[in-house]
Amino acid sequence: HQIASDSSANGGNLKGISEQSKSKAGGKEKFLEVYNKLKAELLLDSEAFRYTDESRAWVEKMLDYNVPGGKLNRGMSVLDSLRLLKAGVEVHDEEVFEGSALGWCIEWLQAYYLVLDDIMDNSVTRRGQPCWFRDPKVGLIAVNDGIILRTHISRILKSHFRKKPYYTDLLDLFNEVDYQTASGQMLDLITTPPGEVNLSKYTQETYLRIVEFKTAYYSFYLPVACALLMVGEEDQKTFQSAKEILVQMGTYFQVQDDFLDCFGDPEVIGKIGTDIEDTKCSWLIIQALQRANPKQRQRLKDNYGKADHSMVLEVKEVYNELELQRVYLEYEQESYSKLVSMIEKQESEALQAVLKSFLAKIYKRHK
Ligand code: GPP
Ligand code: MG
Ligand code: MG
Ligand code: MG
Repeated sequence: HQIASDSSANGGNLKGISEQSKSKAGGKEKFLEVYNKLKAELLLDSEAFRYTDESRAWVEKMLDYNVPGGKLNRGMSVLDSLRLLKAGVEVHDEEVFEGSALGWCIEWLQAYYLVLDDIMDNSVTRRGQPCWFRDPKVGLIAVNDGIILRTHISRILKSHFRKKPYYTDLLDLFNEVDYQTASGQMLDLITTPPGEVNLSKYTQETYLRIVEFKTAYYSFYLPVACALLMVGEEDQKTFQSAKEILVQMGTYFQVQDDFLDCFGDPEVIGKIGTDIEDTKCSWLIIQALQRANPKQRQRLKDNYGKADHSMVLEVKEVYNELELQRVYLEYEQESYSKLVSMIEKQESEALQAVLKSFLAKIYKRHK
């Protein structure tokens, strides 16, 4: 699967790319060139801030550590979507740059979320390296680095999109999605406060609300909405119907993330799962509670949300008894079929192609 084309362990730089197919590597290489350009512009930008050598070096290191090292699916999908929406009409060099720059804004947004999320989730590794805040020289400076990353997005949008007719819509889109994501993160965090295990809170309804907001809008709707703005789409119905499907797809994606947190290979996913220790309202615990007998329910209650390796293993043991890996494969098949039929009901064939390409990138992913 496409997702396997990225090795999070290689830090997102160019090593490792030679093993991949030429055309794909070419796309990623070009995309990374735009990263270097945007980074250079930010570091030279003296209009609103006067860098010292030390602060410039800090920001450069922080960016290289946190922005380009992921799968880059979200970022590269803006340009991919733009090409599909223009269906055959040539995409000029300028548009290639702009689609890539908007893609990088989404990667910057993702970096900002991950830097902060790893502090909140007390995580250990991310993208095959220690979480940024784990560096003793960084610590809680990472909170401000997260804020810096967010402010960079506004700088990039201002310097490259200010003259576009869709500039205000673009700013509004990023602001709206950021608001939704932070609100989803809040739901994720307040549903399970530290030290409290209240199993009655883990319902399907609560789960769906959390993942819609914390993941789906920024990961799925945002890249497509960026591409729609670039092609000058003005019909709100188009944005709305794309959103409905992309929220469903984002939900499926977060179920995969929850599954991989427990059953994925840390070497492959680049991060060590913490959902059981963190008492998260994860898809797995919801499935487990729906299927557990009273004894298994008690074992979940006694062991969920404890930072103790043997207790985490006990929870996983119950998951295995309940055959959650099989339940997950069934869920995956069912979601896939539902999404395909939703996509095929779309009027625009170009939009269908965009949505199908997103689905193909995540179906049966292992990372
Ligand atoms: C993913 O949750 C959600 C986010 C990364 C959004 C964070 C939003 C903020 C406003 C900080 P997760 O904790 O399951 O992700 P992962 O498994 O990658 O840590
Ligand atoms: Mg989290
Ligand atoms: Mg997390
Ligand atoms: Mg997770």
